[in-house]
Amino acid sequence: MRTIGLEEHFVTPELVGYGAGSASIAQPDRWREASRKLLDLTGERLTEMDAAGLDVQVLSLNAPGIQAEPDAATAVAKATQVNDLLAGVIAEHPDRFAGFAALPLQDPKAAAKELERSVRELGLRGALVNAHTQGRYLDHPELRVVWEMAEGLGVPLYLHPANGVDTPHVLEGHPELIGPMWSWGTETASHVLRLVFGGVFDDFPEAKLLLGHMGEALPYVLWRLDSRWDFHNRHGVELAREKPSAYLRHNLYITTSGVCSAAPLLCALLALGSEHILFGTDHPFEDMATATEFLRTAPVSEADRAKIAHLNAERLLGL
Ligand code: GRE
Ligand code: ZN
Repeated sequence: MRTIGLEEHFVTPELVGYGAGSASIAQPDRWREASRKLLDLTGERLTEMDAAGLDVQVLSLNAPGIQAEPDAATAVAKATQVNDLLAGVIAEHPDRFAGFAALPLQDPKAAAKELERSVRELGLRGALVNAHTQGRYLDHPELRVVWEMAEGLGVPLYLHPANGVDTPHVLEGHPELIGPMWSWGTETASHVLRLVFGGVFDDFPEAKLLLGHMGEALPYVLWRLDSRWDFHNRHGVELAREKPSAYLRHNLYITTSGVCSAAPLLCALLALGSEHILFGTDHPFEDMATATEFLRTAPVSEADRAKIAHLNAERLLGL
């Protein structure tokens, strides 16, 4: 079955330094191995894809990418360069790779323009954003120009985790909980709720948000969000769609990246529906063949498997 992965990372020698903050999360030998695989774009990567039966990787720059750059002008220059490089790799292997742009969100107007250039001129399929940019989340009023562009172009923004601005008090003294095992998921789910309650999807009702890691646990909590929103002091916040779950069912698309387990997949299918679930591996942080084997053997109908493996991606990304 044609299989398309949507969370497939790479890095370039020039940009590898931005990942320093993530390096301490991993065991040193595991990080070295992941770094080697991130730097390889068309060698061992293609061999591994062939062996795993992964037809297409939609490539994205590894977290936190150029969002870690404090200087806006430098971020704009580096985003342009890496998006050009990505388009070049895709042009060499158009049947194996597609890509998500990196955006210089430090300069919102330039980021919107770079998204437009990336989609219209380079043929990229949207953009991947790594958590906050210098402390600013995607519900920030100045970043509405990026949502407006994404909605207008009909492309998704993929929200990927990265380290938070600070350490939440509850995690103080527990550095082992900082990273993809725990804090990245709770931080990213909170970021999504900022978008919902911050009115992003009321301003841009057809904006599409992609989320990895089986939806960062959000599919599990829809009923409770709605029930407690009914009860809560709303502090002046109004939702045009009334229920928080309505946004997560309409605007949100999730990928299976980094989660090879039937229980959360079945929960996500029931909560969001099979049109909103797509495949991803989280290469190189999870094993590609384990992910494709999970997709092939998961206890879902063949119709749903085909949607997850490729049909939804073909529709959402125009592949
Ligand atoms: C990920 O993208 O999932 C990831 C990183 C860095 C370290 C571990 C990890 O970007 O899972
Ligand atoms: Zn990832």
